[in-house]
Amino acid sequence: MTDRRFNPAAVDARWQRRWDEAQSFRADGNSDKPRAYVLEMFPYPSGRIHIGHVRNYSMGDVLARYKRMTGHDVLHPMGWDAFGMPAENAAMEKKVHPGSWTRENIASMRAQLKKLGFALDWSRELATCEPDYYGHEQALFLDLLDGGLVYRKESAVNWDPVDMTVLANEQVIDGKGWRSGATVEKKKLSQWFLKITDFADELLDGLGTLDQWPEKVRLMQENWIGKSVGMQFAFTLDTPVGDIADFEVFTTRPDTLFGASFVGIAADHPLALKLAETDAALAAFADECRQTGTAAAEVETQEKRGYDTGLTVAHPLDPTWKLPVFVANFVLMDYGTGAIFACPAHDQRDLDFARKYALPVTRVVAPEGEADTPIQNEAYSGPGKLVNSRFLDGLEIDAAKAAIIARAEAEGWGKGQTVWRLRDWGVSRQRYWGTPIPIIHCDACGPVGVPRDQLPVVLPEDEHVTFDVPGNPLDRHPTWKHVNCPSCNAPARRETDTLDTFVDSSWYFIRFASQPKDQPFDRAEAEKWLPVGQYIGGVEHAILHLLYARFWTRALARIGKIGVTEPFTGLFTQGMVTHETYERPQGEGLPNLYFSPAEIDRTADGATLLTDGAPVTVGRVIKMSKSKKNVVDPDEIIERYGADAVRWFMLSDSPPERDLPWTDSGIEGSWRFIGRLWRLFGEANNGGDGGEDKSLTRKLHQTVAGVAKDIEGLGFNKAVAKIYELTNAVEKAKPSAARTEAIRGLALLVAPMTPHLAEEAWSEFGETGMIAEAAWPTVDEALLVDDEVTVAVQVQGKLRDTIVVARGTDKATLEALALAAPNVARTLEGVTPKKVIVVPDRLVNVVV
Ligand code: ANZ
Ligand code: ZN
Repeated sequence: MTDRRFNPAAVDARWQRRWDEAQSFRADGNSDKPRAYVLEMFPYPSGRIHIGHVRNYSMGDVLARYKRMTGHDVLHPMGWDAFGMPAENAAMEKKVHPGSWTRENIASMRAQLKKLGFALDWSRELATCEPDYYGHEQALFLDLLDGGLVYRKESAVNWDPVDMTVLANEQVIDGKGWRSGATVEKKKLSQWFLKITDFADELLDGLGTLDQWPEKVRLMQENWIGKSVGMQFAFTLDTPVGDIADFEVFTTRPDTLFGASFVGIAADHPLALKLAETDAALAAFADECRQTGTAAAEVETQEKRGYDTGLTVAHPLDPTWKLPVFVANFVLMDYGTGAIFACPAHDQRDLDFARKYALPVTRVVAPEGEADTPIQNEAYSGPGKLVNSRFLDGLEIDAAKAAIIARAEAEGWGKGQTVWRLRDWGVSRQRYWGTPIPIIHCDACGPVGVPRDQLPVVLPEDEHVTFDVPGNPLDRHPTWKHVNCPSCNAPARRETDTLDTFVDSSWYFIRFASQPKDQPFDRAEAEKWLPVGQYIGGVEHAILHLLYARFWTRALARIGKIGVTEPFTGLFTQGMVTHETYERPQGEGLPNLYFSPAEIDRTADGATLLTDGAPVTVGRVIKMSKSKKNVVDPDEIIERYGADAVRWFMLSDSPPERDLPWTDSGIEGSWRFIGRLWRLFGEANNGGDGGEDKSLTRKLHQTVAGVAKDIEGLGFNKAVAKIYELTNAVEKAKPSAARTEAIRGLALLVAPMTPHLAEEAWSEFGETGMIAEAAWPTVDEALLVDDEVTVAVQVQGKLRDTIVVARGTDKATLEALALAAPNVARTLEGVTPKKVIVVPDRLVNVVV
C-alpha cells in the first residue's frame, strides 16, 4: 500500500473556498423541495469560539448537510447575539469601545467558524448590535405597545450606592456590589414590562404540543410558569389597623383549613407596612427581611423567622377560633396575595416556623390507620383522608378541597382561584450596550413612541460615550438624549434604558427566515420556513430564552404579524465538553493553582508540569472553563488535525445529550480514522475481478439506512459506530465491484460529518460535482433484511439442533434438512416421526 496521507491544511481551505464560490449552502425558499430549518443557538461574541460551540454546531451541521443530501431546501444560518454586559466590562477594563470590541470578536469568531467548514448560509448573517437588526426590533416593540402588550410600572432594581449604578442580578454577590463591595439597595424605577402573563395559559398548554422537546425542558418551563390551583379568601382582623379591616390569603390546600395554626404576612404587605409606621421593632425586622434575598431557593433554605404583630384574626369557619398574625420572612409579597394561613402539620416551612415559635400543630390529613400518629419534625404532604376537620372528616383531599371552596363561595367569604408563578417580563436595562427603547419622554405628553419613520433610534457610538465614570453613558451623553417631543414638539428626552438582550434573541430566528430592508420580516416569507424544525443548544437556555422566544412569537401572532405560535418544533439540548483539571496547592488558605493541558505532560500514571518537571494533581473531569484552565483551544486542534478530525470526535464518543470528555487519545483516534478512510478512498478504483460480494453490499445498504435513521434522531454517536463497522468490513473485503461501491458509499455517509475529506475523495473518484450537492445513497429495502435465518429444530418440544437456511425456504425442504440435522438424527435413532410441524423461518418440531 502506498503511503497516502491526508493533508487537511490544503484540503480544508480548498473546499471551504469552493463551497463559498458556489454558494453551496444558500437557502433558496422558492424551490419546490421540502424545506428544512436547522438552527443552533447563536453565540455571544465573547472573542473566541470554544469547544462547546464546536460540538453544538457540528451536530447542527450534520443534520443540515444530511437534509440537503436528502433533497431538502435547507436554511442553516448563523449570527451574533451581540449586545450585553461583557462588552461594557471590556470597555471599562481595556478602554476599548464596546462596539469595536464586539465587532472585532465577531470577525475573529467568524473566521474560526469558517475554518470548521460549517454548511452555513452566510448571506443571512446578522448581528443584534447593528441598527439594521435592532431598528426592526424597535418597530416590533412599538407594535406590541400599540397592541397593548407593553406597559410601564415602578419596579425595584439593585442599586449600588457607591458606584451610583444599577446592577444586574449577577453583579450582586452576597448582597454586595461586585465592584464596590457596597451593600446593594433596592431602588424603585419606572420600567417597561411585556405582558407575558397574558400568555401564561397558552404557554403552558403549548408545551403539550412540543413532543419533540426533551421532557426535562418542558417540565422546567412548566414549573417556571407555575400554575397553582387553589382558593383565595379573606381573614377579618379582630381589631382593624387604620383602614385595614381584613386581608386576603391564597392557598393551594384549602382542605387543611382546620389545621390552621397562625397567619403569615410578607414584610412588604400593606398591613405590615402600616404597623411598621408605629412599631420600630417591626420596621427593623422588615428591613432585615428585605436585606436577605427573596429568590425562591434562598427562601427555602433560610432560617424561618417571624415577628408576632399581636393581632389576631378569626377562623373563617369558626368565629370563636383566633389565629395569631405574624410577619414571616418566608412569605413573599409578589406571590399570591402576600399572605397565608399556615398549616404546620402539612407544610414544612410552616412546621419549622411553628416549632420555633411554639405554635400548635394539628394533623388534618392521615393515611389509613395513622389518624393519631403525631407529626414530628417532618410535615406530611402525602395522600390520605381528612381527620380533625369537622364536616370534612373522612373525605379524600380533592373532595375536601372542593367542599371547602363550595362552602366559601356559597357563604361569600372566598372563591376558587388560580395563581401563576410567572411574572411579567421587565425589559428595561440601565445599560448602554443594548437596543435603545424607542420612546421619548415629554413633560406634557408623557412617554411617546418614536415615529416609525424615525427608526432606527441609533445607539450613539461616538467619543462622548465614556466608561470612566459609573452609570449609563447614555444618561450623560451631551446631545443624544435631547430631542423634541414627536407629539407637541416641546423639548423632551429620549428613554436612556435599553432592552434586555433576551429581547434580541426572541426573534432572530424569524429575521433569519426573512430579511427585508424596510420591515422586521415579510410574513409570507417567514412562514415558509417557520417553525424551526430542529433547534439545538445548551440546556442553560431551557427556561428564559426559550420561554421568551415562545412568548414573543405568540405575541406577534396575537397582533396579527405572523401565523406561527410555537417557534421551535424540535429542540435538542446537547451535553457539555469536559476535561480533567490540573492543579497544585499554593499553601494554606489559598486556592489551588490551575494549569492548562498545554502546560502538562500527562502520562498513564500522572501528570507533571512541563516547566519544572514536578508533579501536579490530576483533578476531576468537569466542564471546560477559563477559571479552571481545563480548556483546549479549537484553533490549535484544527491546526494540528484539521477540521474533520475535530468534528468527528465531537460526534463520536458520547451520546450527544451527555457530556463529552475531551481526551488527547480521543482526538488522535479520530485523526487515525480519517487516515484509514483516506487510504480506503484511494482504493475506490481497484474493482479487482469485479465479482460480487453480497454480504458487503447488504452491509452497505443496512449502514446507509441505519445512519440515516440515527442522524434523523440526532443519534450521532450511533451513526459513527455504524460507519466504523462498515469501514472494518470494507477493509477486510477482497476487491470486487461491491467493495468499490461500498467505498463510494462510505464517502457519502461521512460527507455530513467530515465534509472536507469526503469532497476530496469525491473529486478523486472522478466526480465533477461536489459531494455537498450529491444525493444521499438510496437504499434497496430488499437488502435490509438478512436473507439467512436460523431455524430451531425440536424433538417432542425440546430443542435439539439449529439449521441455517435461506429466508423463505419451503416447508418440505425445511423438514428434510431438520430431520438430517446431526443431533436430531441421533435423537430419533431411526424412529419414523408421527408428524413434523414446520413454521417457516422459525421452527421445526418433530413429534414421535
Ligand atoms: C395553606 C397550606 C397548607 C399551604 C398546606 C400549603 C400546604 P404553590 O404550590 O407553590 O403555589 N403561599 C401562598 N402564597 C405565598 C407567598 N406569597 N409566599 C410564601 N408562601 C405562600 O404554593 C402555594 C402554597 O404556598 C399556599 O398553600 C400557601 O401555603 C403558600 F398544608 O396554604 B398553603
Ligand atoms: Zn409632548
